[in-house]
Amino acid sequence: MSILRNEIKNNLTQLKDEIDQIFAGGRDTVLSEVTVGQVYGGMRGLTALVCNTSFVDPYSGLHIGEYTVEELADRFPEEIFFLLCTGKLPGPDFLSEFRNELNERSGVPQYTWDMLRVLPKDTHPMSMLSLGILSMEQESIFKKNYLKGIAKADYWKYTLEDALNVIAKLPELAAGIYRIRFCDGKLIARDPELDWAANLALMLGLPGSGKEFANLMRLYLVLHCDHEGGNVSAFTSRVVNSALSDLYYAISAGLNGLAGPLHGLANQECLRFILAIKEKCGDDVDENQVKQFVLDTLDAGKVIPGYGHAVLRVTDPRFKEFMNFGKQYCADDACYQIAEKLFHVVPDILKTYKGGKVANPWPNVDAASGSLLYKFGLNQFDFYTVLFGVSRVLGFCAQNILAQGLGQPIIRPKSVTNKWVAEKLMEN
Ligand code: FCX
Repeated sequence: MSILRNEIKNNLTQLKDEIDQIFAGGRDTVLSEVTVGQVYGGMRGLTALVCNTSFVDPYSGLHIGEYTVEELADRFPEEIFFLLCTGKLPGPDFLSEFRNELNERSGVPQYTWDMLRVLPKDTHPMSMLSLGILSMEQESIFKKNYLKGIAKADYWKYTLEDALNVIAKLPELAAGIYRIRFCDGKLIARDPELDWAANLALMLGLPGSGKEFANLMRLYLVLHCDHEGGNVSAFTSRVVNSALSDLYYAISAGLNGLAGPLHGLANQECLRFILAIKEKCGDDVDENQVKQFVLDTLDAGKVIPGYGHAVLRVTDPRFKEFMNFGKQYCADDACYQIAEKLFHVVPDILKTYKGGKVANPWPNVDAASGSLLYKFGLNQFDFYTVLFGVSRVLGFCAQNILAQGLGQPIIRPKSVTNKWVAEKLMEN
């Protein structure tokens, strides 16, 4: 862990220098103006946050450090966590050091399993994940030390401790939720020789899952890791942590945001959508039938899951990476083929739908992943957002570690009433 801690320290020094220079150059410079429409419109397009882990360009997609997500697709998620925290990829010694670190910190407490096992049988796996993390909150190293009294400059070190403890336990927790919720409830032991994603693949215990499924898990956990600071889950996690609620609270809160159908739950909705097309039209569905299904869905006032984005204005590069993986491993699978056909027809429909109101008619990350998971036998799609959550925790942790290291204050924007806005309009 010393490699990671030292490099975070270096990154914080560099980020602090950059901020000093920015402040020296003009602390009062206006970066963004806010319109009435933005205040009422979910603050879309309002530049009001800084996040140094990753950046989403509307046209080239996710960038982490100097890399596009396509350039990172072959990496291990552990390396991506390093990159998110430090701004650079690790050297050759990191992976084995990190694996040892996670091995030492692994082991979900028995009380968490006991709590998960007594929940109602139809509890959503995302609720189980969020509750599982929250149940371990009393283990927070940050909280214990904060109560003893620690310097603000050291907050990030204890936040990092909590992050590593959570990351070490996550694959076990997620796989255990799968086994309790959908299988016989018997847990599968982790293998200390395996990497983070391969361990998750192993502990899920899907019949016949081998190397290819482990590769899919690696890709999945890399592609979902972070998406800058303003998305619902990352922002929620950061807001909660900014009150110095420890990472367990912050991660659980972020996951609760990810569980919404307009955000992370869209990936389960995408597969449900694909299966509904398959059920109605059969495996050999043609593009006209897919088109009609999409139009009927829109006429019913529903959104097309997996399409559209608040920031992106092109096909999400993460979608392309999943489709490339699918082309290699499941090109003849019916669900994969429907995902492909949707890609051929949906953008043109959305371009003109509601008078062209849909800002981005292109697919996002969620449009393809479900069909791949399904192909490998993971057909309980209520579970898909848990995998998204496991990956996104890397981003929550990195964002909060850096924010603590930079001494960022509690987040507290100003809200106003209709009356206030109306009076402001009268003044102009
Ligand atoms: N299908 C139908 N209508 C859509 C649409 C879609 N896929 N995407 C956007 N629209 C509609 C909106 O509902 C809105 O209509 P309204 O004004 O009548 O309410 C209008 O188009 C303008 O919305 P827009 O500015 O394009 O999109 P937003 O930034 O408000 O919302 C999301 C972005 C992602 C929430 C939206 O595109 C959507 O609901 N997509 C489907 C769900 C989805 O795939 N979510 C996952 C997103 C992402 F990858 C993630 O966070 O995980």
